[in-house]
Order: sequence, then C-alpha cells, then structure tokens
Amino acid sequence: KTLTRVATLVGVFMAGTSAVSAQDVTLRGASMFDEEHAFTKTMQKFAELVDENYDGDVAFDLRLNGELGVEADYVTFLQQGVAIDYTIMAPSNMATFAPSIPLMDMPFLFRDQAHWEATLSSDVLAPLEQELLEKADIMVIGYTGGGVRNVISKEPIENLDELGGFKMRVMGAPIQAQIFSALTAAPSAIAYNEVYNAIQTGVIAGFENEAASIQNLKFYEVAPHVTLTKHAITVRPIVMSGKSFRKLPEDLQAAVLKAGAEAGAFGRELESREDGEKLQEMVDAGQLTVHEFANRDQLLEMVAPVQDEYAASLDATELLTSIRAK
Ligand code: MAV
Repeated sequence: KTLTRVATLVGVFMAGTSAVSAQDVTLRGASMFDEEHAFTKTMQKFAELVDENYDGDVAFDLRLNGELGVEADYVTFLQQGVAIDYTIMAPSNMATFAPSIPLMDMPFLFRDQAHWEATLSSDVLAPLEQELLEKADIMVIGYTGGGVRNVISKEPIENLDELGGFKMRVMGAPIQAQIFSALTAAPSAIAYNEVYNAIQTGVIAGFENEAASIQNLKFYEVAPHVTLTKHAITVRPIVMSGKSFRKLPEDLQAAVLKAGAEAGAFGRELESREDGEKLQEMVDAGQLTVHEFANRDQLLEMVAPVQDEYAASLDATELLTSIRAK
C-alpha cells in the first residue's frame, strides 16, 4: 500500500514538474496536407533539427490537413503574429503584403532544375526577402519546393489551340493570371480549398499544380488529365512570423535559422526526387493520363514580355536579369 502511495506521489510530482518546466516555448506550424506530403515532412524535419541544435525545451505543434485553413489564410496569420508561427508557402500567396515576392516563383522563370537549384542556393533573392520582412514582418528561413507544375484538366489539352480559352484557376498574385492570359487561357484566382468543387461543378475546367499536391488532395478525381507544360519548378519559402521569432531566446533563434536552411535543402531534394515518382504512381494507378504539349518553347516566348513588364513595374529589372543569369 505504502509503496503504491509513494509511486502515486512521485507520479503526481513528476507530472507537476513537467507541466511547469518543460516546453516553455511552443511553435505552431500548419500544413494543408497529410504526413505523406513533402511540405509536412520538411516541417517535421525542421522541428527535429531545431531540437538537435537547441539545448532548451521547445515543443512543436504542427497542424495538418488544412485544419488551420489554406496558405492564403496562413499569410495573414503570420503577418499578424497569431495562430501559427511557421509554415511553407507559395510566394504567390503573399502578394497582398509584398507585391514583388511572387517574382521568385513566376511561371517560366527557371530553365531547368540546375538553374532553379543555383538560384535557391545563392543569395540573389535577398531583395525580395527584404521587402517581405519590411512590409509583412515575415521571415524567409529556408527554401524548399522542387515540384514541377503542369496543367491539370477535366478534358485533355495537347497544344496551344486547346489551351485557348481554358477556364482555369490560378493563385492569387496578379502575375499568375497575367502569364496565363498571355498564353490565351482564361484564368481566375480561386481559393485553393475551392478548386476541387469548382472543377466538379464546372465553374472551371482545370488548374495547374505539382504532382505531390495533386496526389495528396486527390485532384485527379475531378481532373484526370495532366499536360506537361512544365511551366514552373516550385520555390516554396519556409517562413516564420517576425513577431514569433523576436520572442525567442537568442540561442533558439540561431537554431531556427540553421534548421530552416537545412530543412529547406532536405525538402528540395525530397520533393524534386519524388515529383516524377508521384506522377508515375498516379499514372500506374489509372488516376491520370499524361499528355505532351506541342511546341512548348513557344510558350516561353509568349510570356517573356509579361515577365519583363512585371519586373519593370517593381523596379526589379536588374534582379530579374541576375536570376536569369544564374
Ligand atoms: C500546391 O499545393 C503548393 O504549391 C502550394 O504551395 C500552393 O499554394 C498550391 O499548390 C496552390 O496552387 O495554391
């Protein structure tokens, strides 16, 4: 009896201690996807790396499956310093706060994987990060991404003629709609969590996305055709709210920055490696049919002036030239 009582007391005491001392800091993250998606895995890696590099206690509360909404919601949370502390996010979802940030991810920016990697492992994007920090108080702590974005549609599309008038969803940044308009499609900005329904009900005929996300959210159920326009290799900053960051002790801040950079490299390798595999898995499962796009090079010529004008309007012509020269 006595022994049981001692054990109970020790248990109570220990539970009490851990409640007080452990995990003084909790960092909350958000993912639109489940555990299988590269974004989720990259954020889990980030947590692991922070833990490894920090002596104190820090807890991570990563909410999955869009529990906290979509990226367009996350950006407002981060800017206000509420609800979440960190996430991974498309630059085109941050345009309302920082108009130049979508430049780093606009369609047809990168020639190939090597160009994309050279850009992301350099500091050429620093002026865009600076604007995001000043205007939105959001910090870029690493870069992940690496999925190739293609057109995905209800009906097959194989050439420019068939792309003409294609009613498609694009991300919120105006440059996205401008580029697809230049390709003669009919783009409209629709929230990501409404895309599936919008296709199902015929409001749009499709959109554009990368394999990891098409598979994770089962977009193939409503849009079973993929056209290899290969118009973007995704750039996905790992971002943290400046308001959350400044509250952290200095040694934790250092661990966060180091972990952000390393988790980014981990995520880039993972998502680019899995991109082709995931596409193939969907083809093998009979979920998707893949179509080549005739004269893809022509698309590049059609969008270059739109990219140039956008950069000029941001006073970022030199920056665009440096990215292209990477
Ligand atoms: C994909 O799910 C991801 O690239 C994500 O970062 C984007 O926000 C999303 O597509 C989208 O198209 O909005």
